Amino acid sequence: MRIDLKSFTKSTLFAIGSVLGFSSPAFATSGVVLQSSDFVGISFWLISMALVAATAFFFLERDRVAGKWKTSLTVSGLVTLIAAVHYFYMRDVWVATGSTPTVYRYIDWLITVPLLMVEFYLILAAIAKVPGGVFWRLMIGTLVMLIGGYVGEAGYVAVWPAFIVGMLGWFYILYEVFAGEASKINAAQAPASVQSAFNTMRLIVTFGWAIYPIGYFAGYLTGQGPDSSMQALNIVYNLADVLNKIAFGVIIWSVAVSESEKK
Ligand SMILES: *C/C=C(C)/C=C/C=C(C)/C=C/C1=C(C)CCCC1(C)C
Repeated sequence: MRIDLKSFTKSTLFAIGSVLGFSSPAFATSGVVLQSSDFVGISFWLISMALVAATAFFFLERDRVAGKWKTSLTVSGLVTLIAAVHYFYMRDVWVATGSTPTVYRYIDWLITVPLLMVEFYLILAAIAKVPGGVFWRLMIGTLVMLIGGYVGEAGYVAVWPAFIVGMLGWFYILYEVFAGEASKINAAQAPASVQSAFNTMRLIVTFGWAIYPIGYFAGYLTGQGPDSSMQALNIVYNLADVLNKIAFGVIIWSVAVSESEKK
């Protein structure tokens, strides 16, 4: 295996530098410290570190895979990088105030969720000719889902109609990956390893992603208000992100490596 020292240094410095660069100012200004009994704060910290490590890993592993798989790994690394920086900020807000508005998460979701959707397009594009319509349908579904949820949580639209619109966006994505054109290209043209990755990815988008609308439902539609479930909700969202961002990236990494090493 050839080790490309130049790109090794470049990508590592980039990953670590950007994470530290964004996190340290916020860290220095927060006056309160993390308590050892603060499980939510600790989970923010733990997962932000896992996200940093995942970022370095995906960027470094680009060197190991064939050219057509590199973009997929770049995108996985960007997802974990954006989330890591975001987690630093949410941790600080949590430690300082004992709460962190769910609306903050939408800033992260608005960038990372479309990138996760692009991954479906990219892994198919690495092995087949994929029409642009697949990309756009996944993108539109994502935006409808997130904007629907956001206007509900931020209070611009009543919580129920906003929830229903968001759910329709999600169902549209599920339709595309289980029965639409993306699923047909996968079934007809993808090699076994890509089909198996595609299959696991769509299960994550079904079950892993279901955690977020359940959180919305528990927070807004049970009549209790999100404040009463703030602790539990944050732990659940944090664990969900490990599955939906890190594990999702690892699946893509694994198929990229096995396809690249195929003779
Ligand atoms: C890394 C972050 C991820 C994968 C976030 C995903 C978020 C969702 C799948 C949110 C879904 C929602 C609905 C399906 C209905 C409306 C409310 C939302 C936005 C929470």
